[in-house]
Amino acid sequence: MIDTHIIDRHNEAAMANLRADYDALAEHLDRRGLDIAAIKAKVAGYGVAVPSWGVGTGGTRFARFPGTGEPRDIFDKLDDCGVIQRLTRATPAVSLHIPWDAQPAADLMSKAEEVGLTFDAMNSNTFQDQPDQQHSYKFGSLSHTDAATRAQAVEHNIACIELGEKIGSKALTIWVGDGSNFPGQTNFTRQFERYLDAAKQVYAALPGDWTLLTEHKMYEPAFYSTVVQDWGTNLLIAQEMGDQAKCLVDLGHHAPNVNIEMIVARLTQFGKLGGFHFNDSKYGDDDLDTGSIDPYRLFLVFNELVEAEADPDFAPMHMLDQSHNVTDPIESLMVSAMEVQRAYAQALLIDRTALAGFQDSNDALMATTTLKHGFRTDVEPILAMARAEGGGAIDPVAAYRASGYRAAVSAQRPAVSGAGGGIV
Ligand SMILES: [Mn+2]
Repeated sequence: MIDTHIIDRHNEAAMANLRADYDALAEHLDRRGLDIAAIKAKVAGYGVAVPSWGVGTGGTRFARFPGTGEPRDIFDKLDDCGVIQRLTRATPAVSLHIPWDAQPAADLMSKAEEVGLTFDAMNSNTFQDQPDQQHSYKFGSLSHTDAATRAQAVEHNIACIELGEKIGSKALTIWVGDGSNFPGQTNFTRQFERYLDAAKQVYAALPGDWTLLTEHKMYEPAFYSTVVQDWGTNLLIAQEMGDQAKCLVDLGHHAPNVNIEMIVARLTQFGKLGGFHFNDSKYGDDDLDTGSIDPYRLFLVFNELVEAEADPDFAPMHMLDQSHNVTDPIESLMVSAMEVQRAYAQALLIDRTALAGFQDSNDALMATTTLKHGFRTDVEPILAMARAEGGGAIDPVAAYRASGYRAAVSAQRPAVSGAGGGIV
C-alpha cells in the first residue's frame, strides 16, 4: 500500500498554497451566497465505485499492450483499488465481474477489509465463453434460441446474486452482447421476448433489498442489431420486470451527439434511473477516461442529478467503467474519480432559484449563463481540501508516483503477455 508518511510529506508541502486558494474561493463563493464548507462536506461524502477490471490495462480488438505490475487476480486488483481509495478518498467500493473475480466470499471480504473497501454492484458475464462452460454464447445468452443456453445464462446471473449477498452487494448489473450481424438473422420481437422471459427468471431470484440494473449499448459485439440497444428498450425491460428493476446509463453506449443528460432526466422523472457507468467518448463506445473529452456533458449530467437530489429516495449507483490502454490504470482511475467529483461540485454551485426564474420567463441567454457559471468555477481547492481532511492526498498522482507503488508491485507480479484482445 502507500506509506502514510509519503502522503503527509506531500500534503505538508502543498498545504499553504491550497489554504490560500481555498480561502480565496470561499470568499468568492460567499459573494454568490454559497457556503464552501457545505459544498465540501457533500463532495467528501460522495463516492464513485471502481470496476475491478479497470485496474488492468485494457485494449482493443486489435491488440493489448500490458503495463508492468498487472494485477494477477482479484486480490491484486483489490490492492490496486485500495491505493486509489487511499489517495483520493473518492472510491470506497469496488464492482466485481463474475467469473473473472469469483473467489470464496470469506476471502473476498477479508481482503476488502484489509484494504478499506466495500463491494458495489455485481456484474455477470454472458458475453464470452468460459473453459468449463457447456453451452456457447456465440449466438446469444439470455435471448438465445436454445432454451438450455438461456437457462445456463439465468443460472450464472443467479450465482452472481448468491455470491453478492455474501459480500454485502445490493445490486446485479446485466449487460448482454446479444444481437445480430445480418438483417434477417434474427426476429427482433421473438428475440426480445426470449430475453424478457429469461430476465424475469433472474428478477424472481433477486433479494428484496436488491436492485436489478440493466445496461443498454447501441452496438458491439453485434454490429447490425443489439437486443438492449438504447434507453427506450432498457426502460421497457425495467417496466416489465418490476419496481426493483432500473436502467443503468453508460455514457459511452449511445449514438454520437445523443442528449444523454435528457435521458437521465426522463429516467429520473419516472423512477427508473438505477445507476451510471462513467467514461468518455469521441466516436463510439471509446471507454476513454471520464471527463477527458467532454467535461461539460459530464457537468450537465450532474446538473440533472443535483436537481433530483431533493427527493430523498433518489439514490442511483455511480461507477466508473473505462479502458486504460496508454496510461497507468491506477492514475487514470484516480483522475477520473476526481473528474466525477468535480462535475458534482460544479453542479452544486448552480443558483437553481435564479435558473428556474429565467426558465419560466423564457430568458434563454440568462438561463444558460446561470448554468455555465457553475461549470466555469474552478472547484479544485474544494476537492483537494476534502481529500486532505479525509486523509487522502492533495495531489494523488504526485503522491502515487513518489510512492513507487507500481515499481514495487512490478517486482512481485510477473510480466504478462500482450497477446489477445482486451475489450472488457
Ligand atoms: Mn458499462
